[in-house]
Amino acid sequence: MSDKTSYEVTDGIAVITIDNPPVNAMSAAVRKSCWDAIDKLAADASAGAAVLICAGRTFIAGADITEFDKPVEDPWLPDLVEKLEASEKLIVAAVHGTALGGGLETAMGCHYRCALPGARVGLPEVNLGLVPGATGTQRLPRLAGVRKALDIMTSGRPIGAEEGLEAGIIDKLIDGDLRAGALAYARELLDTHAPLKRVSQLEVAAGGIDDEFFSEYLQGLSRKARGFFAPLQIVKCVQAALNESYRDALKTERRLFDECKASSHSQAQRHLFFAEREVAKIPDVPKNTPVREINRVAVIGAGTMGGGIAMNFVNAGIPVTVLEVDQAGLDRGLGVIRKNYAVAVDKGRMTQAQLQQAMGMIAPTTDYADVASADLVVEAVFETMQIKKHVFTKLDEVCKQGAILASNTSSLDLDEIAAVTNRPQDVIGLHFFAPAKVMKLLEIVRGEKTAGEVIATAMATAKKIRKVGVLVGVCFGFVGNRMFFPYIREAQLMMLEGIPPERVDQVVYDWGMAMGPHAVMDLSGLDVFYKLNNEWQDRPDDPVYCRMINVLSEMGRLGQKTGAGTYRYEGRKAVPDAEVMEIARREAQALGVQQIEVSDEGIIERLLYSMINEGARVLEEGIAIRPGDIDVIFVNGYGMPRYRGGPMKYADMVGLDKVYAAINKYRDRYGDLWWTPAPLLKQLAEEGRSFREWNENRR
Ligand code: T1G
Repeated sequence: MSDKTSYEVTDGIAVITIDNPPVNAMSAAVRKSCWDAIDKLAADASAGAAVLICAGRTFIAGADITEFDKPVEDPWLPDLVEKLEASEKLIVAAVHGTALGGGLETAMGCHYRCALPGARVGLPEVNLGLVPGATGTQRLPRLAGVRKALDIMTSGRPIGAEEGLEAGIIDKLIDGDLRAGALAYARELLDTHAPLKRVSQLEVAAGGIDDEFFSEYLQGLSRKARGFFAPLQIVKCVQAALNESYRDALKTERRLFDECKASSHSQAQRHLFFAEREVAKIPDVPKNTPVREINRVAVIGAGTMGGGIAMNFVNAGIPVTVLEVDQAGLDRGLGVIRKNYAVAVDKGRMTQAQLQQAMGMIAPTTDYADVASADLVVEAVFETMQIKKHVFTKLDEVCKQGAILASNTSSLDLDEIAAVTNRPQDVIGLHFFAPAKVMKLLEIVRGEKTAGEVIATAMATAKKIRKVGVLVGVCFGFVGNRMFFPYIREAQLMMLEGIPPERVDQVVYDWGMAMGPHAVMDLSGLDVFYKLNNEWQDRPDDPVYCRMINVLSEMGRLGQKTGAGTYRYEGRKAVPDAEVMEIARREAQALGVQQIEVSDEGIIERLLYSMINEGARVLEEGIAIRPGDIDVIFVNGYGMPRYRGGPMKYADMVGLDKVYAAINKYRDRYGDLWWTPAPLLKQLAEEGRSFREWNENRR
């Protein structure tokens, strides 16, 4: 055997062990050595059956994703799965950790599957823009039924072993040592002359499954997975399982797998899979950098953000002290937190006892002395420099040495905040995104003097509270907001040019964004953008810039919270308001803004390419470490669809030469002020390179 797969016989049962750290991905070497092991089993008279098990922390976590863009080497994984099933000797898969994708498909090629109770199984290929491509779309419905198989494959979410047992995917749960338990199970199956259960020969239970079922299922997907290509192909594979022979259906699976793999969606989603792992790698903060223990957190400010931030830590099992300036503010804040938990109880996501337990982990106070022992303090007060400086001066006075002092500022200069303390090395930015208890993104802002240990601790804490932490540098708006400003700017200008906000929002929504720019502004509050625009110290002087934000804000039309902003609101329903476009026309006339027509493509170019251009500057200035980090920010914090890959991946897929040409087109029309191409973009476009190639060549 090779070093990837070992073979030994214990009491007449072969143990085939795969050992391919870190997650036993089914690389070509593993497939080859596994293939040889099955041949050895067939020829080994001393073995009457086999157990297929993995070393390390998990069963096979899938095909090796790093091989997808290379020529496929024999044996193909589907062929290996078929070979397992064709074995004349009984084979039991023994699952621990996660059997995912090709891992579960391999296990379903075996005749029986056993697992530790804590194990999880799933087919998450859809997260990579793929359908399961190693017979999973045909075997899973045969084991678990059509609906369960569709839910598992279209959601990509793994299920626990107990649920797998109930669904018929797992045959037996093993208590104690997996290897010993699996051997005993194989022995029992042999001794009782259990049949070779070949999953491909099972019937697909079709009860209640008809065309209406599939059309309803597709309707559900159009809501849950709007715009995604792969989920729809999974449904076609499962329909093939019902309507075609196993062999023909496998051909359908192979065809649709290849279509998905070649799609821009899969390229984008595979890019994000690695980008979301890459973000944890900080060039000047080594992996073994010591991390400080965070056992107690304090949150300063019990407003919407402060309350949501506190809930993140409570939900991760970390007790929180919440400080407000007065009892009324404190009571209000705690009331909102309790109400949010009560909603979760109403929805069955937590019990009343868990609500009480969560609230018991929150210590309210108006006294700064009560935050002295916190390991981490997160300031979430009003977004004005004066108030933040006051808070950090107090924290510097009371907090213990070694406490990490974090600001939730969304754009202000962290270095200026740190400068009021005697411990700038312990100051960092933790920019949560509203609603803080839901949005996965956490921009971690490193100041000029922030210590490596503090950065490492912040990154580890992000993972602990189940956030996607991305390290960014200090500038106005950091990365996300700084790149969102040009996107908003262009949406605002188009309104003055006579393009109705509902049209811009619809075009962007159809492109895949969760909401259009005008709907986002109304949700966040036009006054938030009004204040940001005024906080932006070195903003170029341009009377046209976001003019309608100023006009509507000064009219008190702040968005959803005042019942009217860019849209009028009937409840939560946004209704286009002719009065707003009348105001826009009047403002445009006064400012000399020409009324023009813009194509749908032009709307996307102006919004996305202005963002991408700013992204190139963010990379040049080192405010973001990698293009992929920017992509991770936008798919986790700004509602950009994963099948677009994020702004920088999208630019690479469009082609930087095309992006650059378009930017020059807008520069010709609107001048240098906002449309000067970023030097990096210009350079890469002229060299015919992508942001990805630039990033790889920098290593
Ligand atoms: N292939 C290659 N590398 C992988 C990998 C995979 N399938 N899964 C993880 N890695 C790397 C990852 O990049 C990281 O590398 C390290 O392992 C640790 O991962 C034919 C086509 C298993 C739940 O989608 O969900 O099978 O950064 O940090 O948090 O139908 O990894 O250390 O250099 O995520 O403990 C389907 C993907 C593939 C599962 C473990 N399978 N992996 O999480 O560790 S497609 C998946 C995961 C397929 C077949 C189809 C998670 C994990 P590095 P990690 P973790």
